[in-house]
Amino acid sequence: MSLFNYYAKTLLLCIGITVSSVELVLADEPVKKAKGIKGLVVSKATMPSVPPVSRTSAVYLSFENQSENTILIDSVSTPIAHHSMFHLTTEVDGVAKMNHLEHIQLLPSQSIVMQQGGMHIMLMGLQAIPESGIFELRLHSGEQISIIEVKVSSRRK
Ligand SMILES: [Cu+2]
Repeated sequence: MSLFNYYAKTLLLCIGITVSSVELVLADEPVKKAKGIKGLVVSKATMPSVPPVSRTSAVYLSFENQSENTILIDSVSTPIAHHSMFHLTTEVDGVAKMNHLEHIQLLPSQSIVMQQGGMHIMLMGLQAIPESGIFELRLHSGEQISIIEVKVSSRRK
């Protein structure tokens, strides 16, 4: 690859990132009118505290579908991180590996408990965590958005 090509590609990449972050901000605006995802009950939303230098962190919570319809949670976001996604940790030959999950599906009456070594929400590009130790997490299911408060818990010693 020529040097020019390299710079051109880097520039395109940067423009792409800028545009997508603008879209993210706009998409997050109507959240105040959100009614929440119908039938979805979320509890025990916690984030184990991480050192201030850490740019990534995991969030764990429990889901319960109390409706008679399948719920598809298609994305997750928070004002304190650039990107958030669903991850599933699996162990292959003794090595832990994180797999990206496109969405989370809950059948009627199904519950999912996220925990260390299993399913979690990965926050990337983590910014300063509010001093209150509580931040907002938004779960999206099409037009429906549930806003959840996540509590930062101190690490077990
Ligand atoms: Cu992860």
